Amino acid sequence: MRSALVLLLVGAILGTAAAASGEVLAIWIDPEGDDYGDGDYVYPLNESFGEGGEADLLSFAIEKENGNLIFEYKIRNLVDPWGVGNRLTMVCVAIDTEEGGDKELRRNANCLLEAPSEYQIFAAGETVQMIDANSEPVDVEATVETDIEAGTIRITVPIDAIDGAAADWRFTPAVGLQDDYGAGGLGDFRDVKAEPEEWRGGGGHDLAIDPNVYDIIAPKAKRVLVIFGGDEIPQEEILGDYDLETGEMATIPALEIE
Ligand SMILES: [Ca+2]
Ligand SMILES: [Ca+2]
Ligand SMILES: [Ca+2]
Repeated sequence: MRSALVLLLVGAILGTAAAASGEVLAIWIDPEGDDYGDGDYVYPLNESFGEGGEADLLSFAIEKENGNLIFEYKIRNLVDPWGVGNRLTMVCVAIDTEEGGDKELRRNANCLLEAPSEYQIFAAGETVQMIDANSEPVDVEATVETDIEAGTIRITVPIDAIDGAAADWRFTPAVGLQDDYGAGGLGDFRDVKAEPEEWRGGGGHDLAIDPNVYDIIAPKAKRVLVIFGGDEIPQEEILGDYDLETGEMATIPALEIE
C-alpha cells in the first residue's frame, strides 16, 4: 500500500497521472533528451520534425479502471504540423502474459523482446491496433486519445476480453516515429538510416537490423525510488547491441509492475 501511495504522489507531482481517474498500477520516468536510440540517432530532415522531441518518452504509466488497462505515454513534443492530429509519433507496448510468444517487436521496430509477447499494441494519430503472437489483429476495441497540448497519448484496452491479470504481466514500451506511407492509417516505425534523409532518421545503419525506435525505458529506471542505484543497463548499450555480422537485432528488456 505504501509503495502504491508513493507512486500516486510521484504521478501527481509530475502531472502525468493527476488527471486520471483510474488506479495507477505503475509509472516509470524516463530521462528527457535521450530520444537518440543507441546514442546518436537524429530526426529526419523535413521541417515538420522541427526541433525534434516527437519520440522522447518522459514517462510511461499503466492504470486500471473498470476492466480497462490504460497505457499513458507522456511525450516531450507532440506536434500536428498538417492539422490532422499526431501523425509523427508512434508508441507501442508489447505484453507478455505467459510462456512463449512473439520474440520480435513488429511494425518495423527491428528489435527483439526479452519477454516474448502474447500481445503487441501500436498507436499513432487516431489509430490503434492490437495483434497477437502470430501478428493477427485482436479485436478488443482498444481506443487511443491524444492530447497534443499535454503531450499525452492514452491507450485504453478492455482486458476482460483477454482474461487479464495485469499485475503478473511484463510490459515492453517503445517510442519512435511513424511512417504511414501517406495513407493516413496506422503505419510502421519510420526507418533510421546511417545518414538522415528528408523522411528517414539518421545515426543507425543502412542494413535494416538496427532499431527503428528512438526511446525505451532502461531497466532500473522503472524504480522511481531507487533511480540512482542498481546496475542500470544504459539505453545506449541496449539499443546498440545488434550484430551486423550475424544479423541479430537488439533485445529490449521488459518492465514489471511491483
Ligand atoms: Ca526519454
Ligand atoms: Ca510470453
Ligand atoms: Ca529512455
